[in-house]
Amino acid sequence: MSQEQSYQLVGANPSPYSRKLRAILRYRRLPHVWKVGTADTLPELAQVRPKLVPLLRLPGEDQWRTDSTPLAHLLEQRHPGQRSIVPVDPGLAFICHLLEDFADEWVNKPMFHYRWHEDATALWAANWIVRDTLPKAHGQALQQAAKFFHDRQRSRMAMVGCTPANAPVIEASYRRLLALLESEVTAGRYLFGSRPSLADFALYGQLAQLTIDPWPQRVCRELAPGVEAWAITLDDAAGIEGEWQPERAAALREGLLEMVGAEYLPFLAANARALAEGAGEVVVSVRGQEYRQAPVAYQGKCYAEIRRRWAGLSGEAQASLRPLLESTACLKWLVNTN
Ligand SMILES: N[C@@H](CCC(=O)N[C@@H](CS)C(=O)NCC(=O)O)C(=O)O
Repeated sequence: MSQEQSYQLVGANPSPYSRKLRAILRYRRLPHVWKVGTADTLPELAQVRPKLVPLLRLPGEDQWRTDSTPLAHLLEQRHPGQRSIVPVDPGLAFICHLLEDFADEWVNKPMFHYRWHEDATALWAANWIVRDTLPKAHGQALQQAAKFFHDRQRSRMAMVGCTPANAPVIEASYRRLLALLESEVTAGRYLFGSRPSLADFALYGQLAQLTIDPWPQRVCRELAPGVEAWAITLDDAAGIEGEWQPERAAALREGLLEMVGAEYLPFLAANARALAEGAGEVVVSVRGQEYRQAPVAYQGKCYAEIRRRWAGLSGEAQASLRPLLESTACLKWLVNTN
């Protein structure tokens, strides 16, 4: 049994979900040790599967756990009321979950596209990743590892929908997100008030990469310089003392929900249909443009979870959300059967 008194977090700086979870631990003031490495440098990881980061070990436990979303909820259960990141109101908590999922699963597409599509940025990112995660490698070994990682990630682009044919949809989505955030978050707002939520941290995770990788950083600095500053602030938000003030950021949430209704939920529904039918490809129209990729089982679960959360809300909570979800074209994806 581990004797450690603090959380042990294994992650990587170029990993959006690692940055998300570290920022949550920092904001919540939960003592933790951040470790970067692989089984070569951290032998305790040798048997850990799946090989994903972030990995979190609870104080006094031996087991490593994965997946930032359930881990964030586990921290909520273990430390109730201590700088919680889920709004208290059940309707707002639902919106928070929906926007978190959108950030994790849809904003990840611009993150992956802008990191790996263009040669110069792909080379830069591969070097950053191996320098970060292989602290003992140098010289030729480092170069070889960077090339291996670069080639592997680029070969995976189609799997996650980051194809040249989908680029216009993905790039338009990033630009729209930046414009929206620039007009709202630069006024010092988070999605539910002056304190950050789980959805803010999920957006932060992706933006922490998009504002560092050279190509998307250029786009961000040109279109939305305030967003870069916002992301830097959330990296360590331990000093932020804020309130849930949902009315303050209503326009921002509405804008993001419009993106969810026009882009993400149609994709999730088409993905679920393709999975159910055993189809080889998801084909969906996103704002009138065709988007195609292979079905993803994990995102099938994401959609089921969103619908389960919606169905679990009281009639009163559903009624209070209905006008907003209807005007942003989200509602039909939550209530219809596929
Ligand atoms: N849903 C997971 C996603 C974790 C994930 O995809 N992690 C990536 C890095 S950002 C990874 O470890 N990939 C393994 C690899 O590329 O070998 C979470 O929220 O933690």
